[in-house]
Amino acid sequence: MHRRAVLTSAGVALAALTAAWAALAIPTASAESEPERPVATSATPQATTGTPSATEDAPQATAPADSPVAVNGLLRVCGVNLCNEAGEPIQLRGMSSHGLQFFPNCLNPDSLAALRTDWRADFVRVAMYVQEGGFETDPAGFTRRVDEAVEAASALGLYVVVDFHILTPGDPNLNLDRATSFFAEVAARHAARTNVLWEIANEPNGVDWAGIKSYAEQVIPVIRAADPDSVVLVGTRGFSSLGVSEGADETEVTDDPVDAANIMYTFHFYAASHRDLQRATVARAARSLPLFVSEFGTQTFTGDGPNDLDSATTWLDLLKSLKISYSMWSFSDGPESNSVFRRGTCAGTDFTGTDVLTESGEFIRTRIRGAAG
Ligand code: IDC
Repeated sequence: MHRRAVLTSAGVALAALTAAWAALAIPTASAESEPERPVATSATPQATTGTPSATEDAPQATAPADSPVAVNGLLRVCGVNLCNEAGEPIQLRGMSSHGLQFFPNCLNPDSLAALRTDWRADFVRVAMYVQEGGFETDPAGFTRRVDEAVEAASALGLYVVVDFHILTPGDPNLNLDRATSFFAEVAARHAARTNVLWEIANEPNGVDWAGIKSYAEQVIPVIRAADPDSVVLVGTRGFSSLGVSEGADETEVTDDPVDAANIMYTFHFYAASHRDLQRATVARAARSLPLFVSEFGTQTFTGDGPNDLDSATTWLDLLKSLKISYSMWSFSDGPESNSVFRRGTCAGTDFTGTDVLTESGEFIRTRIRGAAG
């Protein structure tokens, strides 16, 4: 009922969008140069499964052939993994935007097309800060920017993680009303899509697990009421460190998990700050918790300073072996070492190749493009 209503109202806008994006003539990578991915039994599972929800998911028809969304369809959590529509465990590799308010021009049709076809990434994370000049200053405006990014990613067949980027203050309950109104609106608007994942709290900090769990158990039902079948990502204590950054560990989650299905817990790391202790935690936790690395950096947790590419490589090898999805901070062109693009790149139209990239950018493009995990 609800999905039908959404489709009816969204259909016109979608047709216009599809036409606009078709005009961009985005090239698709050739079959032999595509990274290896578990392949769904049908190239267009959403069109052939015949379930009521699949046939109503008209927006999926816009996912270009061989794109990550066309190949993998609707995702769901299966045990500790993320599975595609065919039930095969997959690892999604992607990039996180920087704050939408800080780098408004870095998520655009050209940059996302490069992410999809030149980098061969699977998804983009849209980091919508709540404070620091973000959502709280202009809810309608930031919601629109998120919608535009979702539409742009969808037209390319990319998955998209919508990140409610709380950071300061660290207790997500202080933004509970904003979260419920934001997610009620965007989850309803995009309910018919099969390519959106909802991240409800970037990095809880200074708040205990009970507080985070309580927040999650109030926000997730709001999302489910509008969009029953999307994966939801839940931040963890201590800046999404599974508690480690605040002296705890994953047992507080395994002992008292969020009461909801089809969710994953996030783990964030910065390779020059977080090493063996955090890697051991992830390896251990991954045996019993579905994990998703929605943010990591190749430098210290400040997001700046020298990259530690050896540590980052060790991390990404671990994530590959565990099939844990990841997105790197950040798809931006600022002065910090986390920016993957050289300064000024986002003002232009060319985002392909390595000339436009910084050291961290070259590292992660090579890693994603080579399907190295
Ligand atoms: C950093 C940005 C920086 C900004 C700061 C505060 O790189 O430009 O001034 O946030 O808004 C996180 C956060 C992420 C941080 C990043 C690097 O999720 O917002 O971005 N980081 O410090 N957690 C650990 C590191």
